[in-house]
Amino acid sequence: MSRFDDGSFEYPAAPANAFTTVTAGQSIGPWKVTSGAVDLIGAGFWQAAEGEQSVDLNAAQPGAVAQTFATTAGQKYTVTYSLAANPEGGPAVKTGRVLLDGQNIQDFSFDSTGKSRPAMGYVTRQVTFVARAASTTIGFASTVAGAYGPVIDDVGVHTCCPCSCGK
Ligand SMILES: [Ca+2]
Repeated sequence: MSRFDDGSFEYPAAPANAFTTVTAGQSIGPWKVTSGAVDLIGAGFWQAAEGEQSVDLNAAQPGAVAQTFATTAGQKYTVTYSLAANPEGGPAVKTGRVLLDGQNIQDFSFDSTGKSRPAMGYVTRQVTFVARAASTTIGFASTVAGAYGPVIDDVGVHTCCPCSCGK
C-alpha cells in the first residue's frame, strides 16, 4: 500500500487553460473517480489553491474522487483540504461530503457568490479520523446536481497528536 500522494491533483497534466473530464473507473494519478464524473482543471483555467491544478467535483453531473493509502490501525489522522466552487454557474451554494472508507464523515458547502476564476476564495477545512486498518480510503463527493460543483485542492493527510493542528 502506498503512502498518501498528490493531494494537489497536479498529475497527470490537464490541458492548460482548459480541463479534462474524468469518469467513474478512471484515475487521476493516485486518485480514482468512484462515481459520476469530475473535471481535472488545468493550469490557468482558474486559480488553484496549491500548484496549478484542482478538481471540480462536477463534470456534467456530480462525481466523486477517492484515494486509498497506507495507515496504521488506531492512529489518529487529520485530513486538511482547500475548498471552493465553480463560480461559472448556479446554484450559488455547492455541497459535498468527505467519505472515510465510503462513509460520510463531514458535509461541506461553499457559496461561490462573488467569486471568480482568478479569485476562487478557497477556504481550508479539516476532519479527523482514527484509522481502522492498514489502509484507508478518503473520498470527496459532490452532492449538488448540474455542471458546477465544489472544487477541491491541496488535500493533506497528517498524523496527529501531539500536534497543534487543532484536535
Ligand atoms: Ca493543486
